[in-house]
Amino acid sequence: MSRTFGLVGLPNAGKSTIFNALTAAGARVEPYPFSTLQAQKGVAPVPDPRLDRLHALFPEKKKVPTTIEVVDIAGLVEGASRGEGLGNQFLADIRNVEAILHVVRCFEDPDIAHPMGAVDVRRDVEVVETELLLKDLETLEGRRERIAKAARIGDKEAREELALLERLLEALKKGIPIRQVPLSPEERERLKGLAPLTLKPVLFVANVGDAGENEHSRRVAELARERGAGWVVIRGRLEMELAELPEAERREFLREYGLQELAVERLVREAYRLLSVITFYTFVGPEVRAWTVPMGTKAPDAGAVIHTDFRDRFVLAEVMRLEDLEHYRSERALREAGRIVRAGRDYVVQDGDVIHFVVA
Ligand SMILES: Nc1nc2c(ncn2[C@@H]2O[C@H](COP(=O)(O)OP(=O)(O)OP(=O)(O)O)[C@@H](O)[C@H]2O)c(=O)[nH]1
Ligand SMILES: [Mg+2]
Repeated sequence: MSRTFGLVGLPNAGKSTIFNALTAAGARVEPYPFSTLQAQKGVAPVPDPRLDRLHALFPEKKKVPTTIEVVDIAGLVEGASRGEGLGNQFLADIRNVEAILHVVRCFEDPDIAHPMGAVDVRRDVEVVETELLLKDLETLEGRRERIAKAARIGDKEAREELALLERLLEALKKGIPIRQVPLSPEERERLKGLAPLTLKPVLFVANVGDAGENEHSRRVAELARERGAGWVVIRGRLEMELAELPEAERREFLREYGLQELAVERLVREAYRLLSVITFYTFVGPEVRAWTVPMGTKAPDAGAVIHTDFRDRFVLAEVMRLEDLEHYRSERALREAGRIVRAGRDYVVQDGDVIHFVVA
C-alpha cells in the first residue's frame, strides 16, 4: 500500500513543479496562479540505495521499489477556508492525505506573480497554516454541535468526545495545531473520522531557484525548527528538468556536480520518516523488492503485506542482513555460515531486514 502525501502551499509556490520532479509525470506548470485546478495524483518510486545494493547481488531479477502517492493540490490563499480562491475544494484533497508537504516559495522572479506581492517566508507560511487551522475550527465546531445533545442526555461516548473536542478547540483558538496537543492512542483513534488537517505531520519544502540556498530558505529552516518539523531545500525547477532525463544522464549530472543524490530523493526519505514506517526487502522469486510497514510490525503482519494469506500460513521468517549477503554472496553460503536468523511470530521487523518468509 502506498503512503499518500499532499503538496500544499500558496499559488505559484512551485507545487506542480515539485510534483513533476517527484513523479516525472508532466503536470501542468504555468507562470500564473491557480494553474492547478484539480488535484492530480502521481506515484513516485522511493529511491533506496539498499535496494540497489540487494539488486546488484541478483541483477537477473527485476527491481521493484516501494512507492509513495503524491497529490498535487491547488494553491490556497488567505480566506480559502471561507471559500476564497479555489476555496473549499483544496481542503477535501488535503483531508485525504496522510502527511503534508508544505511548499514554500523561496525564489524571486518578477515574471512569476506572488499572490501577496513578494516573498515573505514567515507570512506566507502563516497564511497557509491559518487556513488549515480555521478549517479545523469549523470542522470541530460542527461536530461539537452535532453531538452536544447526545452528550447532554448522558451518552458516555458523546461526553468523552465532547471533552476532547473542547480541549482541541481551545488549542486551535490559541493558534496551536492539533498535532502539538498531546493525545492518547484512543483519542487519535476517535479523531480518525474527522481527520483534522492540523493533525497531519508536516514537512517543509523550501523551493529555491537554480542558485540554491538563500536567505528565504534559511528562514524556512528556522521556522521549521521552531515548530519541531523537518525541512528540505530543493531546486524545484532544476530537479524537474533532471527528472525528465534518462537515469544514466541524471547520474552523470550528479557526479559532475559532486552530489550524492537528488533533493527529491531526500524529500521522499524525509517524508517517509514523518510516518514512522520502515522498509524491509525480499528477493525470493523473480523480483528484488522493497516493502513498507509501520514501525513495530510483527513478522506475520509484514508477510501479509506481500500476500494476505501469509499471516495465517506463517511458519517463520528467515531474516538476513544485507551486509552478510554482500559478504557471502549467496543465501546458501549465508546459511552454512549460520548467519540467517530464524524468527517466529513475535519477531518485530527491523528497518533494513532482508526476509524470506517460510509459509505452510
Ligand atoms: N525562477 C524560478 N521559477 C520557478 C521555480 N520553481 C517553479 N518556478 C516557476 O513558478 C511558476 C509556478 O510554478 P508551479 O509549479 O506551477 O506552482 P504551483 O504552486 O503549482 O501553483 P498553483 O498550481 O497555481 O497553485 C512556474 O512558472 C514555474 O516554472 C524556481 O525554482 N525558480
Ligand atoms: Mg500547481
